[in-house]
Amino acid sequence: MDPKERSSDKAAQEMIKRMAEAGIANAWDRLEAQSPQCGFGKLGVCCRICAMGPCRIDPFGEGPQVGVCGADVDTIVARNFLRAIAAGVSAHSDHGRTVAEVFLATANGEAKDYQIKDTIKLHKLALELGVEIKDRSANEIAVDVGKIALAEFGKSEGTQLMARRAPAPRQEIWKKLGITPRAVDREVTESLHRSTMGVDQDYKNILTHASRVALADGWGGAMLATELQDVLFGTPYPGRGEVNMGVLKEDQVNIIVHGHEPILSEMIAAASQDAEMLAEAKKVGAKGINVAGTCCTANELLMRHGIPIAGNFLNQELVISTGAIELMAVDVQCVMQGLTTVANCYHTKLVTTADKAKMPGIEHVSMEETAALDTAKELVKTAIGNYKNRGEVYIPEEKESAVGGFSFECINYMLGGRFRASFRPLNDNIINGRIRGVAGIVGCTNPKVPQDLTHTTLTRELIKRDVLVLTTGCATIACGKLGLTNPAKALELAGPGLREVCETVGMPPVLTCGSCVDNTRLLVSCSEIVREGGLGEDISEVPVAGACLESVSEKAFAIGQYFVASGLLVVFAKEIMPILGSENVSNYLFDGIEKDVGGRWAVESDPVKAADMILEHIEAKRDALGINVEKERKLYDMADRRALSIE
Ligand code: SF4
Ligand code: MSK
Repeated sequence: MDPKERSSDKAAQEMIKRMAEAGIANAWDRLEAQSPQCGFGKLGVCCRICAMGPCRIDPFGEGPQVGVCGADVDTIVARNFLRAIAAGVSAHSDHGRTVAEVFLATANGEAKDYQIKDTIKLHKLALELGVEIKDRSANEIAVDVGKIALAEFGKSEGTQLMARRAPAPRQEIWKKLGITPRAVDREVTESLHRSTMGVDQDYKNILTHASRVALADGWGGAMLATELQDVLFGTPYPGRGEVNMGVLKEDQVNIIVHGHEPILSEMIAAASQDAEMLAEAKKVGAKGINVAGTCCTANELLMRHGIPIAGNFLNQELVISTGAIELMAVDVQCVMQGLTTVANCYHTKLVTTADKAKMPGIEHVSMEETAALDTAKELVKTAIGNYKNRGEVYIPEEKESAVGGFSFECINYMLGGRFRASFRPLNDNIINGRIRGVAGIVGCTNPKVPQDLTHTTLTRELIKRDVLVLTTGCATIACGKLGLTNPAKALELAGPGLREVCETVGMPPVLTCGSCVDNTRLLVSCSEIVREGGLGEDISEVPVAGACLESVSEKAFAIGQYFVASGLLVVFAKEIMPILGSENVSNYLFDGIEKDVGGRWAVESDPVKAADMILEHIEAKRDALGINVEKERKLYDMADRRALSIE
């Protein structure tokens, strides 16, 4: 296949071609080998939950319409969807739990290489969680915060504390439906229980729990991950970085950190700057040590340290094929097993670091928080020692300047200034129509569509039409590679209203908000828009939507469902939505659910049409708010002025 049909990223195209010439397979080749993929699986109509199966429903109505146990297509599709969401929730939330454990160990003085970096955010979080801050040290406060946070994952009573951040009417909706999320573990366990053979057989009841478990992530585990990471590693503020494979350096030791948890990457970044390490690198003839990231770990590092990003999900194998990577350290999530084969074709040393994620035949170095920096130094030394083993190196030239670091706090500050940090200017400009609304563009890159193309096309279409775009995950990296997170370039593409506002407040039209867990920054921002006033009482009234047209991971379904259950429209690509085998489930998620939670799913694979869909939704919300009405210009005479009441 022509590399251009596989990726819209020029650097990726070059490396795909070179890998093909070298006879080394990557994800696109493996997809081709798998094609045609199972039609039953795509529709979500196969079930292998019990040993009477596997069963499958004939989508043409000619074969069996129920499984051996009698489960119909609605039950099977809904159960599969719930299980995918629960798996996604468990991934993000387990990430959150790991961060909470390291956070607590840091506060207790057991993890000496980490420090509480953002005490202002710590104090805010402490007050929110009811922790006393007066006359107490940061570590004392953090111990209490850490204990409360850790309990959120497994407490036996009560609901998620972070869910109190949602506007009151939203919390009422959840309460009425009985979906206010409890402990993460409980919601995940109940998801698995309900979807086992012979339990929940009412597709709507199953999907209602899908909302509850997803909310436990969005307003629980993932939100805590973001909050605690900010306190521990620093709340991100805008800084410049570079994106794409051109960030690799031919004359330096290159280390790639790949995965999700900044626990590892923060330490490798620190170790690479250590004078002793740099001296070691010089001894082997390298000019320095270059750390770059792939996937969400990359976003975390760019956001906090301006460390370059080598690529997103589909770039992970391609970066190794440059021959320039001495070491790739991986932790959890989105690490393809195919990396082993690719790394074996080059000198690259692949190392796993999370005890819960090992790879056969690959060296494992356990990342203990009590000896984090020493472990990171060992890894850096391994990379330095491997420099001499390099063979042929080919690094594509492509790289783009990017600005990352738009945390909620930063957006608040940029809009309102230091002494009156506020979303008011954003609300005002949505109300006056300069900005039509806000869209979150999130998620992965899937070899089923040309890499990056849907994210970047959708982003361009939306900013052109005066929609402010917030991005996370691999979508952010896709935008970064095309220069869309470079304010100077992106402003050129923005519509006149959005451009005027962005230039006034000094903010780009595409805001890079971080990794996948940082989608919770979007929820917090939506709540703040409501709190600021003038755009309705609930998130479902605000002209906001989310989209992920290249999703890969089950985590994307979890994010989608918590956006929907928070009141938003979420657009996914049709081919990637495994619910279409059931008309009832599809009708409910695309339509009926809106009456219950105020948000809904939609499918559209064409990014331009997806932009149309999002704009239509935004304009409908604006109409409902009454802010699309042209205000009559009125000249006040003295009598009018006297009649004005000032309260
Ligand atoms: Fe088949 Fe029912 Fe068992 Fe699923 S739960 S595998 S539909 S018998
Ligand atoms: S890394 S979940 S491929 S966005 Fe978060 Fe990228 Fe998707 Fe993994």
